[in-house]
Order: sequence, then C-alpha cells, then structure tokens
Amino acid sequence: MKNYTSVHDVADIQALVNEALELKKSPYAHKELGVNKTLGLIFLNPSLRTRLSTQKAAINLGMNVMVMNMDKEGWALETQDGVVMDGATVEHIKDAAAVMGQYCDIIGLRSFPKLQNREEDYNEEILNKFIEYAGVPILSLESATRHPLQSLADLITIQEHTPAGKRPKVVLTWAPHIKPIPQCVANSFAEWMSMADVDLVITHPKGYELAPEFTEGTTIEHDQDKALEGADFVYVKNWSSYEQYGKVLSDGKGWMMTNEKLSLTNDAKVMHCLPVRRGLELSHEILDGPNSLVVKEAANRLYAAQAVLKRQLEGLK
Ligand code: SN0
Repeated sequence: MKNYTSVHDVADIQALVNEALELKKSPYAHKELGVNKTLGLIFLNPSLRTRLSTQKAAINLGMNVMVMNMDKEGWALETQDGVVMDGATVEHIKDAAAVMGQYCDIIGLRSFPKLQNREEDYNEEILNKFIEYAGVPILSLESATRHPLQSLADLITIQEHTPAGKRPKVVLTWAPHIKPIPQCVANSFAEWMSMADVDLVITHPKGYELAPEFTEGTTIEHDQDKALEGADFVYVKNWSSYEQYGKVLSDGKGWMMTNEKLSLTNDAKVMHCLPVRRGLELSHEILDGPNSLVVKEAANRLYAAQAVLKRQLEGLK
C-alpha cells in the first residue's frame, strides 16, 4: 500500500481487519519492520486519539516518530498556486511538503475542511498537494472529507462485537452540536459500512444529507425512532450540512441518544469516534452505561493505525 486516504486504497478490507486483529494479539511481532524508518505526523488541527494511537502504532513497529503541530508551531502555509505571497502566509505548501518528505519515510497528515467552500474541501486540496509534493507515502489522519483510520477502527470494533455468521444492523445517527463539524467521520463510516457485511441505515434531519457519493444504495430514514428499530449498533455523530455547506440548520432537539431511544434497538452497542460533547451529542447515561463501546473503539485506533502503517512499510521495500 502506498497512500492511505480512503477505503479505495484498500484492496481487501477483510484482510486488513484480520491483520489488525492479529496485531492486537501480538503488537510487537513486527518491530524489525520499521527500524531506521521515520514517520512524520503533521497536524493542521487538534488531535488526541489520532496523535497518540498513530505514534504508538509506529513505535510498536520499531519506527521513529516526529510530530509537528503546524497550526501552532509551523509557518502559516499558502495553498493557492501562483499567488504573490505578500499577506499572512509565509511558506507555500509545495515547499513545506517537499522538505518534510526529505526527513520522513511516511507522512501522516491531518487537515480538516475549512467548511467555507465546498468545492475546495471536496477537492481535498491540501491532502492532494502533500501527495503530489512530499514524494513519500501519505497516511490520512483525517482530511477534508474522510477519516479512514477511524472507520477501520470502527469496522474492527463492530466485527469484534458481532457473533460469527450474523449480519448486524448498523445505524448511523446524526446528533446535535453547537458548531459546524466536518462530514468526514460520517462520510467515511458510510463508505466503509457499505462495503462491509452489515445492513447500514442512516438517519438525520432533512437538510443533513451527506454527499451522494458516500451514501449511494444506503437506506436513509428521516424518522430516527423507526431507524433505530432492531439496531445492533448505533453510531452517533454530528455533522454540518453538505447542501447548505458547513451550516448548522437546527438545534437538533430530540436527536440525542438516550436510554429511552436505546430501548427501541436490539440492545444496541453505542459508538462514537470521540471527542464527544456529553449531554449534547450523547447522554451521560449511555456513555457511562454498559452499552457504550467508545473506549474499546478508541483502543482499536492503535491496531487500525498499526495495520495500515505495516502495509505502508512493506510497500517501501
Ligand atoms: C472532529 C470531527 O471531524 O468531527 C474530529 C473527530 C475525530 N471533531 C470535532 O471537530 C469536534 C469539535 C468540537 O468542538 O466538539
């Protein structure tokens, strides 16, 4: 594997999940693979799980890791081509990426959408410029439209909690939030689940339709109670509107998952990528109760990252 930016970079999803589960059993089995290889983790936005789990995954594989919080510690990056840089930006992304590629064997990049201009975000300008100019494999740590390491961890978690031979009902439900949030996690989740052995239903208020390329063939049910009926997994996530790009359309009253809503399901396990706004996106009672998988899900971020980094390291040879 060269770059890892979406499910489309994965030839065999089940094989990657199996690899991650193997690594979970023996995390240090391949620590020779990464010796004298350096992973650079470049953050243009905040992170907790992604930063720590990817760093640990690299260490488990014997790699060296360098982390740079570009948003706070780097020069302000210019992304437009051909402009006169007489304003606030100091360094062009093509120069910065090319230089980072000299120091790193693999580069992980987090670059959230700005949620101002849909075309710019959905063209993945920053991610694609890194791919173009860094000259080394790129690992997406959440880009403008997707969060593929999260989705891989989600699929691992769902498989671990599904009895063999069962095809679970998985519901992706929109949740309230106070500010515009990327569509990435929901996009990626929909994209991965549509390729996995699950029945996916997406529920959200009208106006929160995701970009059609991620939901083609998926059942959309605007009545949340109806969607939740018989669910084995409920994946809770807020996202801002794609249609009215980056807008928060309502306060989402009545959409927060509670134990009352959980009673409509097949005693569903509840998932969230974190960070979660308690009492707004998801109730305290669920997060502190027996149905929550959020910590186990976060734990699997390590093995998702390790499986992907292992493939990228193997691809360097
Ligand atoms: C990001 C998102 O894409 O949803 C990262 C999730 C892994 N989440 C947020 O930006 C949450 C910010 C907030 O204020 O709650």
